[in-house]
Formats: sequence, C-alpha cells, structure tokens
Amino acid sequence: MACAWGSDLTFPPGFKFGAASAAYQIEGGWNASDKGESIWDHLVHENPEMIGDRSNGDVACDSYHLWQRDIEIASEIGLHFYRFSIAWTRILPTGFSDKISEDGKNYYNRLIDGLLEKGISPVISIYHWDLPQQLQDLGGWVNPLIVDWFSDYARVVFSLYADRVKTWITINEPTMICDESYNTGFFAPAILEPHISPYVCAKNVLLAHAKAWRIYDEEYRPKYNGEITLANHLIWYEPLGEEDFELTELVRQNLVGRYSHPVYSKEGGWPPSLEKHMEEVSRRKGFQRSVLPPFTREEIDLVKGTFDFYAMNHYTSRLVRKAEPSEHIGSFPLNGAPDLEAVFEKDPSWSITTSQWFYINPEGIRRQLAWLQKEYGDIKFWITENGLSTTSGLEDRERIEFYRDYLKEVLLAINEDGQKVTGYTAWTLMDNFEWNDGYNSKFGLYEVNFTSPMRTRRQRASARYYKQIIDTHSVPRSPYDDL
Ligand code: PNW
Repeated sequence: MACAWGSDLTFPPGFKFGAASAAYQIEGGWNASDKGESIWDHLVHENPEMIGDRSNGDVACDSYHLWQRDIEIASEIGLHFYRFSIAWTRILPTGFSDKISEDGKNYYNRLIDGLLEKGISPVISIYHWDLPQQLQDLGGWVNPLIVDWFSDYARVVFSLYADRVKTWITINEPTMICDESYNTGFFAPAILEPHISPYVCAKNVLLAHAKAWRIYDEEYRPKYNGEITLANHLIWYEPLGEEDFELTELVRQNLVGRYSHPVYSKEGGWPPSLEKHMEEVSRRKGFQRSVLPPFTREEIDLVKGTFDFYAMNHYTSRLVRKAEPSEHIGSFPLNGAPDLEAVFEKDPSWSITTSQWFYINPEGIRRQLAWLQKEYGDIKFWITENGLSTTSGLEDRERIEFYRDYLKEVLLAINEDGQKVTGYTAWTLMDNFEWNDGYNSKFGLYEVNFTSPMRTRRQRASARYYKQIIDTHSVPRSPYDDL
C-alpha cells in the first residue's frame, strides 16, 4: 500500500509507548501456593467446551515462573512502560482482605522491582476479569456489596505497591464484564441474563471504580502523586445510512456513555438520552422501574470526576442500522442491541482478522477520540490497548501494517484535531490465552511456543518495527512499504 510520508509523523515530546498483558492470560500458576480460584479458573475447568481449542490458562505463558524473561523482552523492545494486571486471588486467596498472601505479594514485588531496574514503568490494572469465585458465589458484580469488596482489595494493592507504581487502572473494560458476559453467557461467569444484569453490573462497576479512585486520591496521592482511572473498551459505531444517525448516537451512549458520562461529564450520572430510553423500554416491558438502576444524588457525586485521564482500549468498528420488525437481534456490544432495536454490521471495506469479532478500520480510532472530545471536553487520553490478532509466524506483515495505520490515525488526532493523546499501549507483549479463542488467536509482539516447557518467547518482525517506532519517536516506513 502506498503511504504518504511527511514530517508530521513524529510524536509529541513526552509521548510514551508500552505494551499490555493480563494476569489470567499469561501467568499460569493457577493454584500455586495459596492462590484462590477465580471465575476464569472455574469456567475453563467446568466448561472446557466454551474455549475454542478446549485449552485453559493453567500454565499459559508461565509468567508466574518466567517473569524475568518477560522483563527481558519488554526491555529488548525498549518499552517505556509495561501494563500488567494483578490476580485478585493471588493477593487475597479468599477474595476478602482478611488474609494477604505472602507469595502473591512477593511475586508482584519482584516484577515491579525488576521492571524499574530496567527503566520500565509498571502500570497496574487492579482488575482484569479474574474475579474470585467465592465472590461470584455471592453474586459477583451484580451484588452491590462488591463495591466494598473491590475497594478493600484496591486499598490492599495500593498499600503494597503505590510507593513504586505511578499509573493505575482500576477496572479493565466494564463493557466486557457487564455486557459481553451477561449478554452472551460465554464469558466468565458464564451466566446468560441479558435483561437486568448488564445494567446492575454497570452501576456496581462504576461505584467500585469510584470508591477505589477516592481511596487513592485521599490516602495515597498526597504521598505518591500518581494517576488513576478506569479503562473503557470502545467499539466505534457508525450509522449505516443517514436515517440511522440518531440510533447510532444512542448506541454510543449505551456502550461508551454508560461507562464514561458518570465519570467524565460535568453533570455526572447516566447519559440523559440513554436513561430516558431505558425508562421507556422498561415500562413497555412491564417493569415498575427502570432496569438501568438510577443513581442517588450522593452516588452521582461519588462517581463524577473520578479520573486523571481517559484510558481507551480500541480495536474495531461497526455499522449501525434499525432492526426490521421481528428481525432477530444479536447480542450487545458486537452484533446488535436488543433493548435499542439496533443491528450491527461490517462495512465491506474493513478486513477481517483471526478474531471473529474484529474488523480492521484504522479511521475508527481517530473518530472515537473526536467523539469523546466532543462529549467530555479536552481530556488527556492514553490508548491503553490496541493490536491485531493473527494465526502464527514470525514475519507478521499484517501486524506491522496494523500498527503503522492505527498509529498514523493517532497522529492525525494529535496534529489535526488537537487531541491530547499522551501514550499508546500495544496489545500485547507476547501471545497468550485469548479468552474464549484459547491459543488460536495470537496478538503478541513476541511469539510463544506453548508446546515447549520453557514457553520460549521469540521476537516477531512487528516487535522490531515497534522498537523502531519507540526509538525514532515516529511512525517509520515499514519494511514492506517499498515492496
Ligand atoms: C481486550 N470485542 O478484550 C482485553 O482487554 C484483552 O484481555 C484481550 O485479550 C484483548 O482485548 C484482545 O481481545 C476484548 O469483542 C475482547 O470487541 C473482545 C472485544 C474487545 C476487547
């Protein structure tokens, strides 16, 4: 593909590059020492048929033992930061804060110290989907008490690591926790209940995030001066035709606004258009109250403003149209939104990837940023995840082109639209357990050999290209551009 290369392909001074991972996807050691069982341990053991290749994360990349090699490859690429998550059940085996695991605590201490020795800043996600099974048995994210369970856990994590960790993500992708999970039943905790749970979960996740943010703000920020927010997964939705514009706005408010407006808007609370729509839908269905549980005044104030930047995970886009009468509507957020009578489609120009949910549309990332700026004003952004899945091989031309094309759009957002994007995170450092796709879908800058006991990590061409991006602080020509 011919690309116009100009002088504006340089990132602003101070722009940071990193890569991300998540505990369940890489660590293994699922029952090492006193670690407790998580909902993902539970799902893969009870329902192996839910995973494409019937695999699991029992060993994964074995980062529980091979963390030094992870630091080494992060350093080979020259990452400024490494975003990883903490396994709740490794730190608190029961899920509650009555007992802190010594081995769990030391595991992350060694990882943090090892990264810092190499000049790589640790970025911690406190929760990346591996809820303690014991808390799930008590209702998990639909029990309002989770707000306290999560914030107690967050306080423990801050008390252990806030002296060395300056950037924090409370909760990764509420939309996967609340929407993808309860709307499909395939994602842990494997409960199909699309009517009430996604909305109750959304409220509890926001309150849990807000309480944790306030603990950091009041008890840790004065001493350590770090930054903290939640990470939202954003699909960019475009109207299929002009007549679908209003519906598309409502879809955006349901996916993006539901987890952003309460935190980032001046007035707080649910997005007004969504709140109104859900009241009407609930009434039509015969409920006495809205299935989107209202916030009290105190709750609105608790959640509002609980951010230091906007953390955006972005991969893909969809076209939105109104469902035909009696048409089957697929599940939210990937195929449709039954409560909104919306159906989602693929634009024919978007290429497909190894992940069946993932179509490539580089412009989506810039448009998504523009929409967020229009809604919430001039906030500081970090792209906290972006990357491509492929099948296998070290010469991953498609991944190089993906990073080149998406990063060029990020640069346009910065240079043309005046967006304050200050960091970018590649998903992911190395191939890992890709949830329901198992090990078939590979997102890594490094390839991992999952049949070798050493889980050998080997550098892909894209890792060298990403290193060049970091070293030149720009989007350089890819090795394939002259072919
Ligand atoms: C993110 N979708 O998940 C997660 O944060 C990672 O753990 C994951 O491995 C990565 O993206 C790649 O999948 C997503 O269906 C999973 O749109 C699915 C979707 C989006 C994000």
